[in-house]
Amino acid sequence: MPNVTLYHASPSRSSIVLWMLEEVGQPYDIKLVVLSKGENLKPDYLAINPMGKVPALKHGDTVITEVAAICTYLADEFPDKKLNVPVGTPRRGEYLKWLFFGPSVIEPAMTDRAFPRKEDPRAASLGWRDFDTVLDIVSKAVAKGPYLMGEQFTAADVVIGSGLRYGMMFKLIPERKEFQDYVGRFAARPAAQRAQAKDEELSSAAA
Ligand SMILES: N[C@@H](CCC(=O)N[C@@H](CS)C(=O)NCC(=O)O)C(=O)O
Repeated sequence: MPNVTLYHASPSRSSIVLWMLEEVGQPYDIKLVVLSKGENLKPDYLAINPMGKVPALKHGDTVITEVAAICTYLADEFPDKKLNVPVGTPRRGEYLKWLFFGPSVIEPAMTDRAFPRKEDPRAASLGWRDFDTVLDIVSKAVAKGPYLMGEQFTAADVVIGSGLRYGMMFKLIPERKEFQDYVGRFAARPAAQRAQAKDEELSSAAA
């Protein structure tokens, strides 16, 4: 029995980890958490993630939550597929920067744009810049290609690529050509295709 379990709602942010697990290629189990039935807020699941959010990943006795943390963990824990930039490599700094940039800069800037506040907070008090500035930074980073770290596809692409893909799908992020080209490259990856097929099967079974 695999000692990796993904707590997953299909489709949701946990689909990003589903893709990452397919890239890693280790056996894993899926435990479905049905958000519409409030299963994420039941004591059993809150014992795993007190935030009541998916994804959560269990590896042996270790529980990890937060998409970017899980992807970073998996890439380091299963290095065979070279989805990380290992400790001791100078470019690990840049790699980690992108892993953190997704949830701590792109997501909040996108939320600011989607749900404007009545009063703009002082820019210097926020940990991110305005939406357009953030998107310009990401545009520049992905325009070079093929991946954020150049020729090497990494966990950072799973996190940032998924964020851009979902953002464009839900019209929260403009369909800039460089974003479409970058995200388009992932569609050809067998792991991404397997994850998508699994997700479609899971969500139609749950419907
Ligand atoms: N910061 C978390 C966010 C996870 C998250 O927001 N998950 C959503 C699904 S996309 C969720 O569990 N929503 C259920 C709820 O809030 O009740 C991460 O990156 O893992």
